[in-house]
Amino acid sequence: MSDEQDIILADLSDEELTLQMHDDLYDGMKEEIEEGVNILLGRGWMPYDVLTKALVEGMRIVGIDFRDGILFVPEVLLAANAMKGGMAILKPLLAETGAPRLGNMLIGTVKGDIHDIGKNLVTMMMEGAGFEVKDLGINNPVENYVQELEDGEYDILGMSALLTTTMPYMKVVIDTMVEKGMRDDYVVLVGGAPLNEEFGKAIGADAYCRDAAVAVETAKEFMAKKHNQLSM
Ligand code: B1M
Repeated sequence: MSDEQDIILADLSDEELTLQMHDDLYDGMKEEIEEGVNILLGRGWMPYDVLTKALVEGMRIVGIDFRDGILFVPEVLLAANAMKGGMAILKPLLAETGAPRLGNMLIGTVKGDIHDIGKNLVTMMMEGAGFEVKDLGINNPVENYVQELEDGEYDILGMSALLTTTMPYMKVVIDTMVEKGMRDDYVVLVGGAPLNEEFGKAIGADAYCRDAAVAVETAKEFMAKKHNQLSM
């Protein structure tokens, strides 16, 4: 039996447990992550704090070693799977705010890109804030966005990209919306680790959102502006 298996998570202090969860996420230990999330919630932690301090921070560390060639795709997939286990516990809690309906959002990861954890997080937080969100999933060509925008009733289009090679595709989607004369009907928000504000402006998005909390605040601001304009 390894030392790792001897650790009783419930006996650790909050700080020790958070650090242990970073290790467990790194090692792709889904059950331990789920247990850790439940312990922190049981100790009165806010779901958003569990999400950011235990899970997102753990994934940030995974990202560094992935970049440096210490971790490889199979290990990172296990870490992602463990992260998703923790997120599944937090999802209903983040969505249970009883907030009034604020608007409708369509979101998806762009063509060529299969990263979905950040997008899923944005979806969870937007739903928790009172937005109805339709998630198109990963690897979306422009046709998927346009078709769904035309078929449904949306206020906001959200796009996610995690690769420097896929982020330019966001411009393809926005340019197509312009060509079809539908760009001004929607607020376009973009996000993902390699993006920044300058890029968001350059491709013609309404805003770049650094993280899920910023996405919620930005969406709320745009919806408030829209309602003010309608009531003028
Ligand atoms: Co990938 N990967 N990956 N990966 N991966 C990165 C992105 C990378 C930075 C790792 C690294 O080198 N450090 C690097 C990209 C380098 C670059 O482009 N410059 C990289 C690479 C290279 C690759 C592959 C090419 C590796 C390979 O095959 N050799 C490959 C590409 C596959 C593809 O997409 N075609 C690949 C594959 C994978 C896995 C499948 C193993 C796995 C994804 C599993 C999954 O998503 N289901 C994976 C993972 C997990 C990562 C890292 C480690 C973590 C990403 C993550 O989930 N972060 C990542 C390193 C990193 O980002 N530090 C990396 C946690 C998440 C909460 O953060 O996604 O940034 P994030 O989302 C945030 C914000 O960005 C923002 O809010 C979120 C929540 O706060 N946000 C939005 C995101 N989307 C938004 C949309 C919005 C608003 C805000 O709309 C309004």
